[in-house]
Amino acid sequence: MEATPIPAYDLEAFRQLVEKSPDVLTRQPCVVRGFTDKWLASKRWGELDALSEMFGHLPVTAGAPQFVTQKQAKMCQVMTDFGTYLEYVKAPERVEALFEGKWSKGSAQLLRELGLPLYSGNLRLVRHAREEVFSQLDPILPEPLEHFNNEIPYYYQSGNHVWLYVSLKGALTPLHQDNNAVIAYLAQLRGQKRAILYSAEDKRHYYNPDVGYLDPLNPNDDEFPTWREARPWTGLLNPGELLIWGPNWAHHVVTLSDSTTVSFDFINALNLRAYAKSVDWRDELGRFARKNAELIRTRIPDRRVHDALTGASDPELGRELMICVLRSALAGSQPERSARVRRELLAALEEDAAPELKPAAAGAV
Ligand SMILES: O=C(O)CCC(=O)C(=O)O
Ligand SMILES: [Fe+2]
Repeated sequence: MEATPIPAYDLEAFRQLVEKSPDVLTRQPCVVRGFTDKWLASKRWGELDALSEMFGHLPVTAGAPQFVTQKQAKMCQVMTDFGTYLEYVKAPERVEALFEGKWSKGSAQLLRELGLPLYSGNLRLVRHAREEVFSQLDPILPEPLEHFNNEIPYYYQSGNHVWLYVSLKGALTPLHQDNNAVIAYLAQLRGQKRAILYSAEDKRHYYNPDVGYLDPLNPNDDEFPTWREARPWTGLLNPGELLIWGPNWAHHVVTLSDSTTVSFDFINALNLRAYAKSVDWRDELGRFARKNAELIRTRIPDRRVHDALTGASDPELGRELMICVLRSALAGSQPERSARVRRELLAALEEDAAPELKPAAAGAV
């Protein structure tokens, strides 16, 4: 299908659009201009040395491409820290020396063959709602958007939801959908990116369960025979602009010039149910609970959670723990808005046919 340019709005036009159609982001992505100007981060985070000072110690991986979403795709990956990654961004010709012994996939030789720069996209800046970093990104949403992230237990622990992307020209994020049905934006602080997005409704045209996701820049007719029926929404993202999309929109992003981007994921009335039903946070929360089983056993006096620790899958354990935490939160006092979000989340979780907890496999430890 013919590409549709992603519509762009100034802050006031965006406000009017969302007031008139609160569900607009399920139907189209938007570019919003003039939003990041107010952020303290819009100046400070544009400088690589300042970023290195603030976040250089944090562990990251960097991949070329950032990750892969096709079974056959080749990739390189190094395990490093953000400071070393930024050294690479400043001087990519030093790749061999900077990452000697750090390759978890591929090699400097394969990297040259792929013709892509390494791209780190998993820096973890935030682990709870009151993190200092949020003061740099204030306001976090353009009006009149609101989020429920802070009402959702473990939101910032069970999934990364604030991302900092520093990338070299040519860096590639292949087509994918974000975990947990989040609403997400890219806020461009430096450099330019090109994005191609597809609605979740077109998924059968750009996703083949045997292969993975379409490469929109080089579509394969055999693997994606109906790719032409998917409608690509395309846009350029320039400094100061925000690109925002609704739950489950697939996106493919190419960095056109050396770039810094902040990305934020959120939940509101549009996607609270879809979030509740997502397996990704359940799995992560379940793994966290299993790792901290002793703590959970002593702190959480709930038989279903205890049984799930030995006899259920990680996502089932995550769901049981969330149900238990929500029930006890709702038993206390809280603002009406928090109670409303938590009641809705709880109802969506309880709706799933309560699975009979499987007995632990014989001999399991
Ligand atoms: O900016 C990019 O390269 C892709 C970012 C992305 O996929 C996301 O934030 O969900
Ligand atoms: Fe994404």
